[in-house]
Amino acid sequence: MTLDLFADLPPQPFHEPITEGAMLLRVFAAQEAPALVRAIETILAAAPLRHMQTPGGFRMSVAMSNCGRYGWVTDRRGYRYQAEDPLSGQAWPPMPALFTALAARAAQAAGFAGFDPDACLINRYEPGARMSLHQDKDELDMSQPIVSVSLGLPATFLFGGMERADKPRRMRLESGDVVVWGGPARLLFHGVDTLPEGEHRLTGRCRYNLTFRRAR
Ligand code: MD3
Ligand code: FE
Repeated sequence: MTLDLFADLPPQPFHEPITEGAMLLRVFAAQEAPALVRAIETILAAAPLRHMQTPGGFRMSVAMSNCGRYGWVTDRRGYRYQAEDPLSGQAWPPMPALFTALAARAAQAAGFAGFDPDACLINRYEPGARMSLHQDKDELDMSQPIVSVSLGLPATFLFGGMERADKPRRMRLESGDVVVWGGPARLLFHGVDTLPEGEHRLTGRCRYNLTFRRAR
């Protein structure tokens, strides 16, 4: 038996380039994860999770809400950002300072200085939920990166190339992992494989993903 002198220390963040423009910051948000989940729960009390409809009329298996100046929404009329929650007609809850600071710090660590997100999409995956391959292209300024924070149950993230048909690579994302996508990676096709059954001490039977974007 080897004595593990590091057993009581938190895991150390590990910065791993995924592809040109994309950086995986493993456990970057692990320490803040409980506070992030509490903040998500507060936001969801004001702007509840809902299963939105795609323009084609399909119900998304991922439940969503938003905070910040703009929220991403989809319905029969299309995909867009808007300042009001369609459920309430009111502004989305403000982005907590904890969120803005984390997003900026992660972007900075990946080489994108001055990231100032105005939109945070909250995705909730329950076992069975998935997100099919797509590009994020509803934002105005594609020179701004996207920062993604995973919380709760682990998921298999899929990322492909610039064409939908490009064979995707698979990557396991765990609670506290942060990924920054910018530059040549900004328009890569990506998605999330069907979430397996599980239980996580922070979130119970689900995974949350926070996606920070500059919409306008
Ligand atoms: C790669 N969400 O909401 S975030 C989405 O885990 C979305 O909930 C996924 O894709 C999730 O649009 C993945 C990671 C992500 C976000 C944007 C990207 C990866 C990306 C943009 C370009 C390439
Ligand atoms: Fe996306």
